[in-house]
Amino acid sequence: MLATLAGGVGAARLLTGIVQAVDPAEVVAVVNTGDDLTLHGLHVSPDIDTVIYTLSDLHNRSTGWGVATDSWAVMDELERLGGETWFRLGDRDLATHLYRTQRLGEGAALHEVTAEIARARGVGVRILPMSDQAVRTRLLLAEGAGGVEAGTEVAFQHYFVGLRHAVAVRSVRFEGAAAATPAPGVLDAIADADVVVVSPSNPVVSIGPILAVPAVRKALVARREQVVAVSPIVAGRALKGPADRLLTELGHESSAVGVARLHAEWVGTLVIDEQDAHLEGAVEAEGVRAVVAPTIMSSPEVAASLAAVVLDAAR
Ligand code: FO1
Repeated sequence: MLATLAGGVGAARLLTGIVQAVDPAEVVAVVNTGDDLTLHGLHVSPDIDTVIYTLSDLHNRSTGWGVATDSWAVMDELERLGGETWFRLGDRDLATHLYRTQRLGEGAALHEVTAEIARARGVGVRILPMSDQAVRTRLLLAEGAGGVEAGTEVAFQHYFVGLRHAVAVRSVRFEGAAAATPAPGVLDAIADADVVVVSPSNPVVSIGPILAVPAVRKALVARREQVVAVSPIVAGRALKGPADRLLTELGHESSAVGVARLHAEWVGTLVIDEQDAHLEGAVEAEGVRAVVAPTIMSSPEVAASLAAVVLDAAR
């Protein structure tokens, strides 16, 4: 059985590669819920939805999130009403949030609703939220932006979408993490997995929240030799999103070496891109085994070959 720690788009891409090599019924994805938000009274879980839409091939290939060929009639009408349309929710995507909110309102736990949605979408991989309790990523801004003062704390989606993450961050915290418990199945998946794959998601705001759930970090440290991460930083840059800037702003090095240093306590092997082959020795100097391979998943074929490299690295 293979467990994976997943954020949004990068994780979804690697998962499509993994399920070409591993029976989906043998794969458990522990997904970040720190990005979740309540909007229009609806509970939205962006990373869970991105993973499920991608695995069911429903996703919008150009953005990576939302449903392909979605329509925007509700957003357009909401615009006319002067409602909130900064966070784009397509008509078909809205059905997911309506269903999730209805079921949570009936007392179902997030992991149950997630399993129902995954099943309804024909996804074979077991999709687990990192926790059923609310953990919310919040960022303290180091500078003013978009009408928000320096020193203000904003919710993740306000930072990521509202401010287009075009603002320096002073610190990040995961509200609710201390009181959160891993969702049922998370610790077993980590303990029983032949390999734990850390997807090339943002180490700070996608993998960070998962590690912040008590007992998860400890469970991963215990499996360090079976934990294989794919570096989200290639040649010092993030392929998508603010990972490089966040690492630097928070005092880390935005490089494969910086990622190795950040994760050395619980990651035994780091897969780094061929562009970073010259950093192999420096990664190993951090006590983390380095494996060099193409990590830029520009096609399903590359994702499948990367998945094969990750599986090999674990053996
Ligand atoms: N990202 C954007 O940049 N703009 C959006 O309007 C937006 C809407 C959205 C709706 C549903 C969903 O599942 C994801 C959405 N995202 C949007 C992506 C979202 O911000 C994710 O949290 C990021 O991809 C980071 O994981």
